[in-house]
Amino acid sequence: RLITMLPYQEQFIEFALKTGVLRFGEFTLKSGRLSPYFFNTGLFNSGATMLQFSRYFATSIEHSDIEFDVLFGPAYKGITLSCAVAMALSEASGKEIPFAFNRKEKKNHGEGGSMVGAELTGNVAIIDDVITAGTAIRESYAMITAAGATPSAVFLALDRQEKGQKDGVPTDTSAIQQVEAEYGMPVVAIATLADLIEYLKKQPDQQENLDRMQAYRDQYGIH
Ligand code: OMP
Repeated sequence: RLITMLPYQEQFIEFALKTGVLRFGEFTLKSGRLSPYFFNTGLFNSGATMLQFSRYFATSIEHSDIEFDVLFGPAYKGITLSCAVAMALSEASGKEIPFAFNRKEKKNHGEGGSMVGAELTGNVAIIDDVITAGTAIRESYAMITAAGATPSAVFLALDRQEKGQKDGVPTDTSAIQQVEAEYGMPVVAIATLADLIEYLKKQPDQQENLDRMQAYRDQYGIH
């Protein structure tokens, strides 16, 4: 399989490592799997790191050539993400990029409803950091459809490219592939597990982490 990591993807991986967002070690995932790496975008928690993160996101979105009318971020992480990435996309393109997000608690007074920001119309792209089971994406799909708009794409920070789980049994495909197949929406990530592995292959002092990552991919990776 030919994999070509682009310069911005390599830079993004280096940036995630430097900020501690991407770590190698031993981590128990939501699925119960023991993973040799973990990706926690909650650590992009300053103005400078969020700005840099959102610029990588914008680059990845522009590179995908996917057009959309509104960027929607599901609460809570999507609230800051949709805003920051809309700003970075505007900065890069000079265009108006409408964004919206939901509140988790319904408001019964004032403007009411659970949506905040731009009106959901036309093609709506969903933005999130990582998908584990795909729950947030399914809920977003329902909210966007209920508003009369069309969910058209998903933008993620990292695609772990690992098998999903159903009743505790590994599935053949990942949660991301299931979302693509079920809803017909393209899913685009800034970086993937394959990119992480390719990155490690270029580092002379990362042989141990590379071995662990490859073993993990052999066991849980999608084909
Ligand atoms: P959703 O539940 O699909 O929104 O995914 C978020 C979950 O993914 C959180 O519970 C995280 O702990 C988890 N997660 C990461 O954030 N980064 C990873 O690298 C791996 C996981 C995971 O547990 O699979």
